[in-house]
Amino acid sequence: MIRTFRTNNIRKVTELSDSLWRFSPCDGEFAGRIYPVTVPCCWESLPDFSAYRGVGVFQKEFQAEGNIRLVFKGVSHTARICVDGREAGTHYNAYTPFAVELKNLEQGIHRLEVYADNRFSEESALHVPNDYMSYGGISRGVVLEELGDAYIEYLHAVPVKEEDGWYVLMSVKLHSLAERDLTCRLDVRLEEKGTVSEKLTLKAGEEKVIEKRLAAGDVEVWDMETARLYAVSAELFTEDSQQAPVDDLIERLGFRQIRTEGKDILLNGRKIRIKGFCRHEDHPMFGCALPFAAIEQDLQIAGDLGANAIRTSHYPNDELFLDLCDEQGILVWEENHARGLSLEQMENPNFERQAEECIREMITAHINHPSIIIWGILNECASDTEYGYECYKKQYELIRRMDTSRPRSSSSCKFKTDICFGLPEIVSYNLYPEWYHDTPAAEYVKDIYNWVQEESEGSGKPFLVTEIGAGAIYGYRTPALCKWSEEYQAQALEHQIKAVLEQEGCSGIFIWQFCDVRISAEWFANRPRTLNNKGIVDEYRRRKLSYDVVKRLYHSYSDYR
Ligand code: ADA
Repeated sequence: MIRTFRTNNIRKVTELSDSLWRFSPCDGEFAGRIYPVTVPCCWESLPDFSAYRGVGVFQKEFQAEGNIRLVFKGVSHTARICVDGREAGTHYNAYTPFAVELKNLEQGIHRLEVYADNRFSEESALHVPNDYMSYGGISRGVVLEELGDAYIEYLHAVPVKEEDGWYVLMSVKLHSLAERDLTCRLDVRLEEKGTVSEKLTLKAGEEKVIEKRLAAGDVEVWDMETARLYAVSAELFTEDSQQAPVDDLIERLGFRQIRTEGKDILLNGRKIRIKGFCRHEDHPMFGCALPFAAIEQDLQIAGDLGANAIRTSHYPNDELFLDLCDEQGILVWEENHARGLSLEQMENPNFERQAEECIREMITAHINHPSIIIWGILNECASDTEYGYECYKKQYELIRRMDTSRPRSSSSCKFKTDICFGLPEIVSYNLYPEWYHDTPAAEYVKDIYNWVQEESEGSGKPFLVTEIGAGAIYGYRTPALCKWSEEYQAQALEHQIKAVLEQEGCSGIFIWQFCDVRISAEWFANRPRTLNNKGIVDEYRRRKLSYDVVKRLYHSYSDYR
């Protein structure tokens, strides 16, 4: 399953998940042995490969002819794609989609080989040994698209509210696969609200972006209570096909406005109170390749706890997750891929290119999701250094060039030394009072908040606590209230949640974290079980004592301030 709705009526789209693939490790004692697997698949889910860090190849035959595109929603973490033995494309980063185009294929059976590499090296500036797991495999779906002379690469539809009603700013990217110029017509329709059209010529092999604006008038808004979605569909005609389009693409949008005003974050003009969780895409049975049902189960648990938001720590998430959040009115902070990179790690010559490419791919793929209300970058990176400041500045500016409709932020752990708060719209901190240090939560949150207001360029901006929490080993119970016990975590969260949600000027909280997750083996030292154990539920989604504390408190605060 790729999306929760049909994205094409004209283009023939087939997810390559209907039968087994063949997996083979390229290194190690099992090199060359063939294992039948379903895709999506992280090889850590296979008995022999739960700790395999290397290269593996996934093979599958497919039937096609003419022009096609193979779309990969996620390959972890470095991909090399071969078709019929020839390299067709490469990609870095497990968390963003990419595609390879193939033209004039002979009719018949073709062999697809996907090489995935999850090793750490200087080549990889973002996937590094860390407090989460860089899995190996084809972690999200693979789609075969059969194309004609031209196709629609993306359809962006951004709602804007003006004096006289709602409008949709549309941006449609077209690709020519023809050897000749094409006379085309593009129609973009927003349900019964209307259609805009553009006649154009696509030169041989040309890529072109068409910008259109459509008046939508009165609409049902998207918000946490009424997650009303509208279908927007693009159809491309060429002179040879005036009657029937050669290609189409269907997307969804929600009419909602998210903006900041003083210290408030406003959703459709109302001050929101974020009550969220930081959530890794991680599961003991599936690695980071969570199936649809497992994703929805996580959202059900978050909803039961009274959460209204999820932070995609620390990378862009699966579109299935975002589709579900769109449909259920769940707010999302989505961020590019980075966690805790030091100045030295940010100086890796691949860092800026890889981090900025992740932003471009994230926004290109996810700009339409109304659930995404904040774009985040560079979690706990070197925002206390001049070089770090330049990187943050460039990445915030890149986001603004691609999308003016959402506020930006970054989760800092640089406390009173952060020098980047003048750049984003929202100031965000990861704080661990009563865990990494024993300062009482209320005292610490107030101290940091007051420093921001009095000493930093973040003064007067919305203030979020994007991580706060404590560890607990599932099943470790003791009245001694010592750290790692469930009792201690419950007590700490009681203090922490109240401290944050009672802090004046604070717009909300993301608890660290939703569930226990696997981490890199190198991080074993202060991580019992080589897991990050700060989940409210354990890795199997079994409740800890803190579950009822969070549930009671989250339900006692409204979604609006
Ligand atoms: C940081 C980091 C998280 C996690 C957390 C922790 O805030 O952003 O990914 O590592 O610390 O558990 O200490």
